Amino acid sequence: MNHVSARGSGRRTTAPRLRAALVSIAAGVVAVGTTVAIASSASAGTTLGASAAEKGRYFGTAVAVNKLSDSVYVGILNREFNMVTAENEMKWDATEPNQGQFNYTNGDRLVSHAQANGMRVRGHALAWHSQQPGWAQNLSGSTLRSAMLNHVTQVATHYKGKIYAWDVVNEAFADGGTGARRDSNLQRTGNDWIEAAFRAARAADPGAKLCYNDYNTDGQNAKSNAVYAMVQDFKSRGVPIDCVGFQSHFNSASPVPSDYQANLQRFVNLGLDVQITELDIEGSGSTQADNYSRVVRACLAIARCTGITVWGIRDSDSWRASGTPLLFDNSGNKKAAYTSTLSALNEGGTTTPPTTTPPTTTPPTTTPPTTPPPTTAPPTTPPPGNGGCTASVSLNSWTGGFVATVRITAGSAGLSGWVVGLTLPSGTLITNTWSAQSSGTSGSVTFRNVSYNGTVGAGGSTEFGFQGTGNGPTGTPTCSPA
Ligand code: 9MR
Repeated sequence: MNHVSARGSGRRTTAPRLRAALVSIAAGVVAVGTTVAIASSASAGTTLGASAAEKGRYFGTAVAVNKLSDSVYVGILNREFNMVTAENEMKWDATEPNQGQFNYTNGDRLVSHAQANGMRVRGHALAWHSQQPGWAQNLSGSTLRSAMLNHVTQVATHYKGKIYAWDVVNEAFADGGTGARRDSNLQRTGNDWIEAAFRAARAADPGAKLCYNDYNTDGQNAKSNAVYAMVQDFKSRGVPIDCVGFQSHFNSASPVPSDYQANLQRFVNLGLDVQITELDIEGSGSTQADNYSRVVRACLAIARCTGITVWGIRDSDSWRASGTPLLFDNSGNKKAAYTSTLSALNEGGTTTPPTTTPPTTTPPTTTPPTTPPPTTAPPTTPPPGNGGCTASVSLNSWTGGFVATVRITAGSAGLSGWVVGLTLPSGTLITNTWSAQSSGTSGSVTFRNVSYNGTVGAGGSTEFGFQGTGNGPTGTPTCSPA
């Protein structure tokens, strides 16, 4: 998984010896058929990522893309971590600096680095009151709602198939004892903005886990109770949500809560995953080290706590550098907190995950695929018996808007192109279309295939989608070969 760098640290001399020893151990064990167990422990206990993987978890860090040219930084990154989060590069202000003009340069650099080094990516963050581009800050009402949904759709579509989990909505609840939503321009578009964002994200990238992410929700309190109630409501109404992220920024004023594990567990009991998404703990020495191990143990004790991400690598990389809250010092040396974190990850053995833990090398059973879903998903409607095609629409609607997913199913002759027609109710406007070319935005609209989804085998299916304001289409769309 991790590409061990020989840079510094004496690995240049020890690694070949270690490898040689392991090869001979493995060779000896082939005869008794347990090669896999031995091989999988080759890197166990030596790095955060490998140790977490032994327990069916990941260990990640926030990455600032401009530091990828710093060799000390990259050396630690590649050696220790198997998940990355863009610290700022996938936020709204970075990805859509002008309305409708998307800039993925830095986000793509991070994804490329991750893919080249066997790491997965957490996407952060699609909709948030903070770090909005100026143009969005100045919008309100349905204009802002549409712009936000378009942003979610575009960004999630761009990264489709490359993201393990998205922080779809970040920090939407107020601090203090009210349990209220945080006031923001997004909140003022209507209380359903969060579920609308989740629906748009699901439509755009059905393979990514969709998370709600927040801070000061790590223990049971008014804020976490409010998030809990929202998640419970979403689950009961089928709003797509797969995980809750607990940022876990701790300091003396906001220490690791005594009921941390119990709080994570109650969310898991609602039927979703939890993740520790932005961990940092201010302090030093053994106190800091003990706090880190408490956090790791809490996650490992919960089968559906799928991973831990620290919010930076060296103390000097932290947004709170003066609090020295991370696992490596400014020179990149391992701190006591690193050692305690690694030890906690390795507690209870390194080769056998606990029975309640997801398998060592595969994500939990409910994890969506990390590769893009096939474009030819099985048809839900019977294929027509001739050379034509049929189309059906599924809608995710909310007050004032919708996301429509249209499935085209080829008849017995297959398709080399298709045209779908449908009529929108009066007042409805299409704001965004993906995987098809539309003829217009209102009234009777036709959608033609784009270059990569025109060819559909006999009985196979493909999908496109669009999003709009007003009510979604009713009735069955027409479909003909083109
Ligand atoms: O670490 C990020 C820092 O570089 C930015 O200046 C800051 C601006 O809002 O955001 C920091 O990351 C935040 C994260 O996106 C959401 N949770 C709180 C994090 C720390 O502020």
